[in-house]
Amino acid sequence: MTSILVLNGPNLNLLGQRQPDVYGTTTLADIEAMCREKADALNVTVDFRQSNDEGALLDMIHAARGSVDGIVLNAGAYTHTSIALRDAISSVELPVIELHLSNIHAREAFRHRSYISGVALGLICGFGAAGYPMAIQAMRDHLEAAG
Ligand code: CA2
Repeated sequence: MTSILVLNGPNLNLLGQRQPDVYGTTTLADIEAMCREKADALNVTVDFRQSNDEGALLDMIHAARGSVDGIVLNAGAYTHTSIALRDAISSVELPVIELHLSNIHAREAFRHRSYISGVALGLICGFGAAGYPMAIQAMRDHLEAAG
């Protein structure tokens, strides 16, 4: 069965609990439930993780090689800072969809640069929590087309 890792970076555990004006009231647990519902509908499996630790995220990307078919990554603020995450994605030889709740290009200039985009299969941003099931659908479609 197709297996997708949904990986969430720093501060995303705070979703729904702080700054609802910016990030909404949906919690990360709500988003995980949305992902599981989508995965069930598509007959794929989802491993849903979050870490605030850049090293832990790197370890999870490394471990994904050979154990999952693709990665949906909301790297949070590490998107804009982490060459290490970019290198891990390049090395893992798996398709990675970069995902953001907000439209990073419509926000502060420092969020316009992504170290992830250049090594990602594609980018979904600006659709809030709905972007997660969109990304799972896009990954499943990509994997199916790739055979
Ligand atoms: O829009 C996204 O998904 C982001 O990856 C979210 C990151 C931000 O640094 C990126 O530029 C765009 C921030 C996630 C932090 O979420 C919070 C949620 C509640 C309270 C505070 C932060």
